[in-house]
Amino acid sequence: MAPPAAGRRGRRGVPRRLTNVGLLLVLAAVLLTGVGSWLVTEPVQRWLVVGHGVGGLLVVLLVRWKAPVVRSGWSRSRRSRWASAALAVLTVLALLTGVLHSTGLATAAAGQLMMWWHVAAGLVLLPLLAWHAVSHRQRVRRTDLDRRLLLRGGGLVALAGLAWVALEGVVRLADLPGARRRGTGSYASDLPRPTIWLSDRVPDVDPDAWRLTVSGVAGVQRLSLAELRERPTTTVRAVIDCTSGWYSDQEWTGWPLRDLLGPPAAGGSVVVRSATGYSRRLGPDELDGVLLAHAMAGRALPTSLGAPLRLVVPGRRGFWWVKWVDRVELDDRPAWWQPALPLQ
Ligand SMILES: Nc1nc2c(c(=O)[nH]1)N[C@H]1C(S)=C(S)[C@@H](COP(=O)(O)O)O[C@H]1N2
Ligand SMILES: [Mo]
Repeated sequence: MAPPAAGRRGRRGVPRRLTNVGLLLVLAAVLLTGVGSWLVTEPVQRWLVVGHGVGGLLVVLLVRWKAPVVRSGWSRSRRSRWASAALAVLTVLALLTGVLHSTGLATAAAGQLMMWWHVAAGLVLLPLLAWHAVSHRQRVRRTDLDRRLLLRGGGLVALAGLAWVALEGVVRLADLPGARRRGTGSYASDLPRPTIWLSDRVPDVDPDAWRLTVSGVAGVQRLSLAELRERPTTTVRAVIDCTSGWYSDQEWTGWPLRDLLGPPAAGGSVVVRSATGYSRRLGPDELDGVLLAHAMAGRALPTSLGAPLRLVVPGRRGFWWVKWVDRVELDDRPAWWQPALPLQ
């Protein structure tokens, strides 16, 4: 039997399946711009952060269309409705923590930064969203996408853009803390906050027994910290900017990775490994200003911040700044031969 030509229509005659698909697309774009902003450098980073904010406000605007869909879905009492409700609650939490963080009205809660909660809500939401989209599959018809609807969609995007400008304007006029964020959205911190990416652990560090294995152009060397200290150091000023919403502008002193290893082959990479197994890979053209640092602001690093040696990667987000480094090596495989984000 052919489906009815019109389908179920909701608010202002917009087919409900279009509301659902539209919201799904916007949420996908919001997740992609959010995580995507961690992976790129300026100036793209800044624009993804702006797009992420506009997308979040677009979700808020779409609530008016989604609400009737939710209401009728709820009363049809699917067994899965509690999972859908959890998805709704997480979406509201993600929006709320996003607004609280970006305005600065509240930048921490229950011992974690607001951005940490924002990311946590977003990541838990992801599998629920995927499940919800699959279990409530929608078929968009070609006749759905008429000119009027496309215009209305464009209008909503423009409205979300205006709302973003208005919100930023209020933050600035009222001089809320949110006005003093970096392009990444992070807030200044006098000192870096000791941060674990996912499940890594601070290792036992014995500076006397520590050896840095250098596998470079000149072969394999195992250097003690004393031997390393005989080499000339460089100091760079660089901002460490964690995806949990803080940054710290510091002077870092140590040894340029390029000097230690020699240049990687074109198409190859440098692998920087922590004693914990946490590692990152950098390409030949990504080594400018990259140091293995032993000191920050003229003082030896504390263990929590990566002593005895930590990577400094100017321009890259915090997860690149490998702590407790005990091995650096040239490798034939390219820099993209790694998970886009660390897994530990
Ligand atoms: N070995 C290791 N290095 C790591 C991490 C980690 O969990 N393990 N966390 C990273 C993250 S997410 C950040 S933001 C910075 C934090 O550096 P800090 O603890 O010195 O502030 O270290 C990075 N280096
Ligand atoms: Mo981080």
